[in-house]
Amino acid sequence: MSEIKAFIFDLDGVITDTAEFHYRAWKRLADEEGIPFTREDNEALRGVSRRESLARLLKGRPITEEQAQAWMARKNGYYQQYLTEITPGNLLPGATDFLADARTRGVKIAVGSASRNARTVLDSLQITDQLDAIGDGYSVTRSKPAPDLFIWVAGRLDLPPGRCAVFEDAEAGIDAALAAGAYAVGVGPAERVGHAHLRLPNGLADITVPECLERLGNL
Ligand code: B16
Ligand code: MG
Repeated sequence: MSEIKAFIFDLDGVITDTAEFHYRAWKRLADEEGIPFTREDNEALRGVSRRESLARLLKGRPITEEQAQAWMARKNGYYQQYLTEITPGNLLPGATDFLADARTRGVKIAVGSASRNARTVLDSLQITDQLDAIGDGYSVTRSKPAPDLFIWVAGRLDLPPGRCAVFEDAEAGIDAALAAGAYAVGVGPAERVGHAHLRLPNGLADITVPECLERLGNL
């Protein structure tokens, strides 16, 4: 029997690709404010909180707290407009089968996302009902790379983090999973998630549930 009793999935970059919508929303704000912002710059925003994303976009440009709040609200408004386009067709390749197979095998499944919009996205993807727990941008105060969110989700599942495998596409997310004492499965290139226990260059389509449990169990 595997030690691993649950899979905790990050949302953006693992189950669906909302990064493109985040990019378009930040880009719109940056253009309006005359701040240079490229797709490459957007990579640094992957997996980090809205507040930290703004700081990285500003690259040290000073703004007042009032402006920061107004800009984050404006960006979020744009982002939420894009989110209305999301359907189950936006699930990343392999996600549907992997989640269903995990449940069939008695592995609990949960989401641990930094996003305050995670529940809306999960509803639009029509997978909310399948999940045993959902941690989002409201669940904890300290965001990734702090371990808090994954510890919180493991608690909701009634499991120690060491019995959970976290699937993450962001460097900060893998840091958080390792700090929580969970197994870490990285989605994407080695430069970003090479410090995970196991890496899936193309995401959940790369592996089956039994293969994943076996590889993590043999570490
Ligand atoms: P929101 P994840 C993260 O989602 C995104 O990757 C990141 O770009 C975003 O800034 C963060 O959520 C907060 O999102 O502004 O909607 O609260 O990868 O943790 O699922
Ligand atoms: Mg992510």
